[in-house]
Amino acid sequence: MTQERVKTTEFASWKNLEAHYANMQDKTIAELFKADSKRGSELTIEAAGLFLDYSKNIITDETLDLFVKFAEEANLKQAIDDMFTGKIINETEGRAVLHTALRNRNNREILVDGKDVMPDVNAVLDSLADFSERVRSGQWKGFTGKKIDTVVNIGIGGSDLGPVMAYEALKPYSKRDIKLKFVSNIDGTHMAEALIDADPETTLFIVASKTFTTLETMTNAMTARAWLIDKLGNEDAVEKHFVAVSTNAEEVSKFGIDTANMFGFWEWVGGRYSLTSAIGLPVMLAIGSENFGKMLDGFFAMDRHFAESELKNNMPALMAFIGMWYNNFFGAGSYAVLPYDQYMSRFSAYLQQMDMESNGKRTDKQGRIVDIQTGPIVWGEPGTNGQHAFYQLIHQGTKLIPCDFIGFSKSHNKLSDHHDKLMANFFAQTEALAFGKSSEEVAAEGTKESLISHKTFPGNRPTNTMMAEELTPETLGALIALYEHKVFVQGVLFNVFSFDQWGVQLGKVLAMKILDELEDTNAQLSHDSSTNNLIERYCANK
Ligand code: G6Q
Repeated sequence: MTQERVKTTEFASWKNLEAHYANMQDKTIAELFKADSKRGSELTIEAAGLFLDYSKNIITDETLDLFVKFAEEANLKQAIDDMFTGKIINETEGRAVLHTALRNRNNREILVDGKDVMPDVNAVLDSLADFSERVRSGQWKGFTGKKIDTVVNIGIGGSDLGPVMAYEALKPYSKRDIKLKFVSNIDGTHMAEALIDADPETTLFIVASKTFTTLETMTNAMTARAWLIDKLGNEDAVEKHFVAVSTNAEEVSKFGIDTANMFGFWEWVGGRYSLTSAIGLPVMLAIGSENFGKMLDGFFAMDRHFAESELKNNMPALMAFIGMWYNNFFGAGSYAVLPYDQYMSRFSAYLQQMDMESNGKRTDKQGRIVDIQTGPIVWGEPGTNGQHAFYQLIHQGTKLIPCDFIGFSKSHNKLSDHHDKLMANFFAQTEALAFGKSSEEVAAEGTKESLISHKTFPGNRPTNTMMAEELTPETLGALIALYEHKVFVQGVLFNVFSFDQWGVQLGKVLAMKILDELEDTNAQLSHDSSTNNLIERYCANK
């Protein structure tokens, strides 16, 4: 049962943070650096192969101490323990939240309803590994006896974004003679383009859906099934070309997939936290079970760090505190995640779902409307591309946009001096954002008077810098777990339920009603005048 809790702004620790903000709001990063010559090496932390420099923020030790006090008043440590031990923390759906069990590499017992989940977790991992190796080695054959060279993952949201992101991120580890495609959108274009050059004899479809009832995924899966049967002329082909990842064996079997070819997971795995479950199958097919295991090791290392470290030396907690500092005190509505690595091109999109679907809530755990800002907007693109697009606003605009910069010491592609040039930009940006360029400096360069203010950079734009030696399966796992736990901490501090997503329901229900209307020419429309008009326009022109 949800415990009583006063509203956040009534916490003594929150009031202390507000008073501290009043002292800090006019401080600059430059001043903070001037006051402490060791700041750049001291405000750093290392965990699970990741190094975080959080010195270029408008914070002091006191800021973090006050956040630790706030987290204590909000019972964060208890909440962390409750998640890791399988308590029903997803109260609105009556579920435990145990994605950490999926990468619990020391097999410590985790009980759900009195039963240890680890034997089942390990059994599914083994069957995924076995299947992946059979496909990768060519032992698994299509209906006409040919080996698989194309895998199409059909899934959406949590059953798509994680696998796409991790597949892209770990491409250097992937088997290049198996092509992976991901179809998520119900827009027929997505499936049509995926099938355009696919050979039905050598294509394997993974239907990835926790519920196996999602409109987009089931529509796409039926279309793929019809395509395959049409091309191969035999319904029996489905068995060799379709596998499922789901919790719903009944629906999988109704679809015509043998449940022997279904990889299961459990209701305590939330969609957006499911990459390390069987939902990661396309990633395992690409990089192999050994590398997939290394990714799980990376997740696990960060999980342990998070569960065992004091809050002041806890990387996810620190990132959560710093994020809230800007979101809740400085009024920053968004933050940007800027990976300096082309392989990380889908990382920000993945984080968008993780953060915004988890903490984009306005009702607190006691059912009241919250009294503080909750989840921020997340966005971003890989550097250096972003520099030539939206960094202008970050440097000189009127909005405060805290940024996370992510970079690696080694590149997987050592082409001449590309990597040094990339990283030179990486370091230059956080320096420029923090320290800017004063009007005196601009004037000293002989700049025309009328241009001085245009060329001045105010600086004082906060950034976190995260570095790892190389983008490996382990570092990717650690990085994802870092953000998962950061979002978790913020959810606890915002006092919202982070593991449901009721906000996606209304549109789904209305769409089903409108679908009937689009198919029935005599339908009486009873929406608002705008929606009626738009539907009529569509129907007249389709
Ligand atoms: C994620 C959400 C949502 C979900 C998709 C797909 O946390 O629950 O994005 O993953 O709606 O659902 P299915 O896997 O059931 O098709």
